[in-house]
Amino acid sequence: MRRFKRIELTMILLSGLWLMGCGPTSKKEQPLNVLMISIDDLNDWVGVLGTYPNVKTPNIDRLANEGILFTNAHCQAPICGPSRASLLSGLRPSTTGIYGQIKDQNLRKGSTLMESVLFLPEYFKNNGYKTIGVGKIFHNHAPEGNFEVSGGRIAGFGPRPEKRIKWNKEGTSTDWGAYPQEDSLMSDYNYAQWTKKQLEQKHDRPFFMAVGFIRPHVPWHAPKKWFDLYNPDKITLPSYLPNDFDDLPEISKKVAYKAMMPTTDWAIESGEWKNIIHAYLACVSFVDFQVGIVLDALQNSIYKNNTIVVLWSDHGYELGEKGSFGKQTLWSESTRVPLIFKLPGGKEKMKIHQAVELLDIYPTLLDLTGLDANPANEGETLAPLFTKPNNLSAVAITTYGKNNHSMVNNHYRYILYEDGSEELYDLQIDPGERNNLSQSLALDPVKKSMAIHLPRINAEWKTESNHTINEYFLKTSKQSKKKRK
Ligand SMILES: [Ca+2]
Ligand SMILES: [Ca+2]
Repeated sequence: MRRFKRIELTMILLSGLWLMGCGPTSKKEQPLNVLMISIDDLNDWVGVLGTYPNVKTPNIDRLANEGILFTNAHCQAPICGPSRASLLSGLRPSTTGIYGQIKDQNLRKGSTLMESVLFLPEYFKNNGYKTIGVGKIFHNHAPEGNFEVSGGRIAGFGPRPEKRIKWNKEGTSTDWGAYPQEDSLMSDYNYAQWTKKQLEQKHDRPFFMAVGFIRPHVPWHAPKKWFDLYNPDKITLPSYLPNDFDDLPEISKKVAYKAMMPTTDWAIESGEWKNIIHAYLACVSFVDFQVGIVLDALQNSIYKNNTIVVLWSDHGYELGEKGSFGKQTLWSESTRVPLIFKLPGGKEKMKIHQAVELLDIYPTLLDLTGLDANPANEGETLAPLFTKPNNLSAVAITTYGKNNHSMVNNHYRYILYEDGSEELYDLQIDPGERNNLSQSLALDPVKKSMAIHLPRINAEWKTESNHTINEYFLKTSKQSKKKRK
């Protein structure tokens, strides 16, 4: 069985190589296209991952069941801009200094390193691919020149009601409730329809096509029919431990503090916790439906047998488990993401439990399409995992701010902060990361074995990348800005 899979994979790789002029040419061999679907702020609450019991994601589940589901995939930064900059540049945040939000036009500004980077769509473009994109791919849409055919990014995170429905804090779009009336008024609906039209067209070259959906990013607004999928009486709340922070170092609490977001205590007192969960689930099911439109369009197209599909979310999301709502922490709720590949025809079907990184997507896509590896990539191709046993001690790293790293394998999470403070969790007995074991001398060897993987470079904050809603980093980045002056 394994041998058979290896042969199939080799054939796929060879077909790519032939096309790129690296092997014998054959008119019968078709080039492999890439369809990349990204989702904004989708945590691990998708049906196939089994984290949250009642969520309805039939389309993402279908893709996972027809393809390769990574059950232990993690973002490199727990916030949109830096996570996407890392994935699309192939470089860690600690290498580029992009730790905070950054505008697309500033990605390269003032950095010799970033000037030399070929972003993932550019790499395909330089190798003869037609690049096509719509929606939120990078933090905004995409830097100039990445997409030959661009559908742009429509209406930010809107549409917006005249007045906020539930939450009115400045500096965040956070709000929840049924709005607007029709799917067709939602940006993601338009992104899905635009992508469908692209898949219905005849393209003269192999394509790299990307669609970036923005829900379930706040505001948690979606038409009422998506709320109606869930019975409010049956919505379960995630676990919460009011004294969970008692065993945390001070810096960890500062990093987790989000001034603009509801706290779990507030959500409990106001009775809004269930409503927030309900709205998040509605947005997840809404965006799942849009994913289905794109997958169906591919299935009905001439590209169904020669297109690789990859689906990812840029980071996770906390929904009250750790005292608040939001991302921007170094715990599982913020770092774990759905990651699914589907090879042409869906011939490889499996679940891979090894810890992997979104950084690995870039080299994996080059490997699967038979393009030359990009030596600048810091991630590793995941393609060998389709035929080899998993390495359960492999480590995935998430970085937030300079020199704060969270490392996770299939047994432990170890967090090491800039001031030397630590957290350590035994995920096999404590998947909720409640009991900080970092003071246990018996576990020193575990910490040491994970610390080997720490990035060797801890770049200074890139000047243009200092906007975050986290007060701790807002303060420190302002200080470092002053120092620079
Ligand atoms: Ca995001
Ligand atoms: Ca705790």
